Amino acid sequence: MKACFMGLGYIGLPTSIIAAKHGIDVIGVDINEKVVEVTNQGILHIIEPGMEEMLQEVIATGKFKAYTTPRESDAYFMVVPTPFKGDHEPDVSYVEAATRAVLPYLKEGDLYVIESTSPIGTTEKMADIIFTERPELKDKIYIAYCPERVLPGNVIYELVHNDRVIGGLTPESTEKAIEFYSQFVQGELHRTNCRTAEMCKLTENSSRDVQIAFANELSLICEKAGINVWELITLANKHPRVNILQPGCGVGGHCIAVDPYFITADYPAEARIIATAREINNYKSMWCAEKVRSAILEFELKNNCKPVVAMMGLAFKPNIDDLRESPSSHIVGKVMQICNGASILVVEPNVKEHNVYKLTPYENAFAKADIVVMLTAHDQFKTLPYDKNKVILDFCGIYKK
Ligand code: SAJ
Repeated sequence: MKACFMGLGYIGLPTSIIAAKHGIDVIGVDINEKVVEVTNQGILHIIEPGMEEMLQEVIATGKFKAYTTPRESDAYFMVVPTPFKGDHEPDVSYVEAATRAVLPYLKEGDLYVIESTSPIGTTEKMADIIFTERPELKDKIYIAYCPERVLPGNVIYELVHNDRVIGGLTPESTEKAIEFYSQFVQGELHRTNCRTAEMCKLTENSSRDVQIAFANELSLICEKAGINVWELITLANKHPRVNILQPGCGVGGHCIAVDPYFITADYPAEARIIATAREINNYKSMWCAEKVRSAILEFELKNNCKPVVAMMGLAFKPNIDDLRESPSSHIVGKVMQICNGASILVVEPNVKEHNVYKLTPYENAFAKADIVVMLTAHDQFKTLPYDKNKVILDFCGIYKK
């Protein structure tokens, strides 16, 4: 069987490599010529442990090849970004462009699947486009929505072992998609309709955003009340039915801080907790930057000199080198603007070089700093002692133990 994956990014590329590894003939398509070129050379343009070796293997077996345009296949997968336009309005134009690109190749019996995170109704909208342009295919092709759930950094395992939700336009479409995914997914494949599957993806990430917002809200309350929020959460979680997540300096990455807007944009009157959670998590980053500013001013008043400030972490979550949509990076940028002449040392042990900041090794920055700001809970930082002679702003629970 031949499968054509539209989009060779963080999800499309690993999925097409795994599919090829399981014996499917894969055509990987990306509009970026450079991506196609390096991918065909066996070079992974994304960050994912173990994936490059697998790419080289499927190129060598002839099961995978990348192109800039689609080729005729038996199944087509839309795995392209769904960014924002205007004020947090989801933009499905990439999904539409990818759909239009495969239109001429579709034939009776083919499977068409959207994997991109999409607002409710997108699968039906794309089906309308397909049947308007190719009316002879009405009821003759299978259309479904199947979101991914993988955690960056653990993609090889999760693509195979996670359960998946598959929602067809019709029950027959669901079955056809289940047939495809069961070739490489060992997790359970759950049947539903396409609107529920679309909402399921948005719900999963919104649920996490709301839970993190609860933890962040507690951290704001505890700061005022003089309570250690980390101890509080540990104790509350001893209750058999309570499981509070960890506060941090905001929520980043491409998914959790984005997907809830796909619900709030279409259901503004109803999605009140979801919208408030977004506000709280965004506010937490501004609050952290403001705390750093106050600490700098206090230090100056007390010591009559400018402090050295170590900003510990740029990545959006612990132990990765991904700086995209990172609240830590955002806070560092903000502190640079408002630091009032203090010397700022920027630390990110998982990255060799940064295009804007000169990076300082974490032990050096810690040793030199008067103020240490813990932004991302990297394992390396947990080896640093709690030094009472320094002002320590621990926003991510390095010293919670
Ligand atoms: N965070 C906290 N406190 C916590 C947990 C996370 O502040 O207790 C922060 C992190 O520091 C980070 C942000 O949340 O800034 C997001 O990190 P994450 O580890 O929660 O999630 P992502 O963005 O790496 O991946 C999520 C996952 N979704 C869920 O856990 C529901 C993943 O399974 C999805 O596949 C992925 O989004 C996606 O592609 O949608």
